[in-house]
Amino acid sequence: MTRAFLGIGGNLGRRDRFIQAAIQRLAKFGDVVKVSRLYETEPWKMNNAPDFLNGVIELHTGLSPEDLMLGCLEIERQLGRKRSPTEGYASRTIDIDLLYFGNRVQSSPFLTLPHPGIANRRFVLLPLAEIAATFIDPVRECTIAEMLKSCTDNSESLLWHSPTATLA
Ligand code: PH2
Ligand code: MG
Ligand code: MG
Repeated sequence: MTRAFLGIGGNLGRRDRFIQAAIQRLAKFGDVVKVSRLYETEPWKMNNAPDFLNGVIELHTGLSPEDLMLGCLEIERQLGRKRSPTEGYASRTIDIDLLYFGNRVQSSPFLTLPHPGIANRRFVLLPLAEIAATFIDPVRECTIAEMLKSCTDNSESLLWHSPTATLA
């Protein structure tokens, strides 16, 4: 079993429900041992896009990183993610990113590990630090807490509170 960390986010529709549905489906690939709280985050390198909800989970899995990645892509498809051929980032119902796969370091067209964007993205580091502050990045050889401290991305990321149901 390998200790994997996955980033989950989306900015279309009922964002919290899509994230919950993704986590339920990811549980088929192993044991979901930790789930961060959700953060409402400013779109990063996107113009005129709705705000995201972002979170991170820890999954212990017996799958290979490639099979886990394929499984994530299939869940994205099931949950209505439309991939457009245009350049740049597009709004989406759900995005599942493989952040770390144990200490694995690899670079291939299909899958680069660790995910190359972690250090520059507060929307990843904040929830990741919540569940894995002492995990050591195998490339940078520093902890997630240290990476968060030195992160220069100042985009807003705020703890999200699920709207309370109103009484009928
Ligand atoms: N994902 C992106 C691009 N920009 N911004 C936020 N706040 N959250 C994301 O998950 C995100 C983003 C590409 O995957
Ligand atoms: Mg992403
Ligand atoms: Mg992605």
